[in-house]
Amino acid sequence: VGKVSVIETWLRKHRLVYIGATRHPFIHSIRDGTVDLSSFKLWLEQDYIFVRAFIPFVASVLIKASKESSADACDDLEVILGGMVALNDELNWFKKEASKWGVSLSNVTPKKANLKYCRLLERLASPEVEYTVAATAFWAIETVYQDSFAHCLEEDSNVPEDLKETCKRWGNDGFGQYCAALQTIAERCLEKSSEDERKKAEVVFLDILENEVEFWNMSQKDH
Ligand code: HMH
Repeated sequence: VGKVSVIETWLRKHRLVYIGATRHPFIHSIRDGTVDLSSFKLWLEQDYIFVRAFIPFVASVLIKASKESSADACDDLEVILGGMVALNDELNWFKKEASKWGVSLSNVTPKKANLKYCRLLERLASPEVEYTVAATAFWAIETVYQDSFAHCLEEDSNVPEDLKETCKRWGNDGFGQYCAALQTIAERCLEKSSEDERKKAEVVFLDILENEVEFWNMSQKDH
């Protein structure tokens, strides 16, 4: 019987919170085609702001990866750089998607839950935050979207045609493999970190799940 990974242990321990973040009513509504289009547009606007704030955070993870000296960390840089490249594509996708829905991305006011999440990203980008903690956060943020939108692409779903592209953006296999690579990085860091650092990473993991739930709530309810 193999040893259960740190992340696997967390996913079991915090299963309900994880499900709350990845099987949210907003995601269910996209999956079954009952989504309110004004909610979807609001999510699109707000997520564009989030992604812009996410980029400097990912850059901070890249910097931390570049300072890792251990031999087993030498591929991390490429995985993270690949993520940054994908984010460039993602910004363009948001612009294209926004114009398709008649949504303007200039002058969007971030809502409370978004501001709160962006402030968390800023704190996590600080040089004082350990690579293990930052890498865990990065994995968690990407994985919530991957898991949520992959759920929308399952056989029995009923996603409206014009929302399929959005689901595929994060639910496609390539993005799944990228998240698996991020998990490998985070897990390797966690395995060799101190008890204290591991605890910090777990707290951040939970903080992210809660922020994701609030982000979905905001998209559904705040208008
Ligand atoms: C709120 N979480 C949020 N937005 C995103 N685009 C992602 C995660 C994944 O990149």
